Amino acid sequence: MTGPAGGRPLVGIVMGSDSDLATMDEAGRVLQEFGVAYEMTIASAHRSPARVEQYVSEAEARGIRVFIAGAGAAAHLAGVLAARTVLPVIGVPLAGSTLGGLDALLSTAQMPGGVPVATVGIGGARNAALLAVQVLGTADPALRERYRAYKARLADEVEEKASRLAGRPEPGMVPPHQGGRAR
Ligand code: RP5
Repeated sequence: MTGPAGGRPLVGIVMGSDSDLATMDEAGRVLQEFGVAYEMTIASAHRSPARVEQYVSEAEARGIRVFIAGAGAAAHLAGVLAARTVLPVIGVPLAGSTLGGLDALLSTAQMPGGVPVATVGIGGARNAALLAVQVLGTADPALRERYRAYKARLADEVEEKASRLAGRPEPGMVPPHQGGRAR
């Protein structure tokens, strides 16, 4: 378990296996960019249900305010966390199985009424972290402003891309000759 951004972890990132780590690390990187402290652990709804139970039962008292749960295949981790906590749970369906993550997407998103899991796209660890930042930002004006600045940067990047495209010669067109005859 780690809390690289310093301070008391506010986000608990849980994943079903170490084979999920490469994808879920992206969530940690985003939280770090926003200066949000997090912890990360492995617990499997199917292989180690007691560990999941213990983790979720202690997390709120430690200061965790939102969970991000990533799992693949018949992914029940986010749902099991949601069943055991009043904190918001963001589910990340992961593509590890022969079904490419569609199984995990449906298992994570199709929760019964009364027990929501906010599900991002397959492999969407980055969006999960951004959503966690937004959730925490509702009670943290400084974090909300950092998120606002992030959105502005996104828009700036699109402007830059559009400018580059506008300045590009059209495909197949020869650049116009400067001053008369071709050399
Ligand atoms: C899920 O099964 C895990 O979240 C992982 O995505 C998938 C495969 O796990 P490993 O067999 O690689 O440990 O529970």
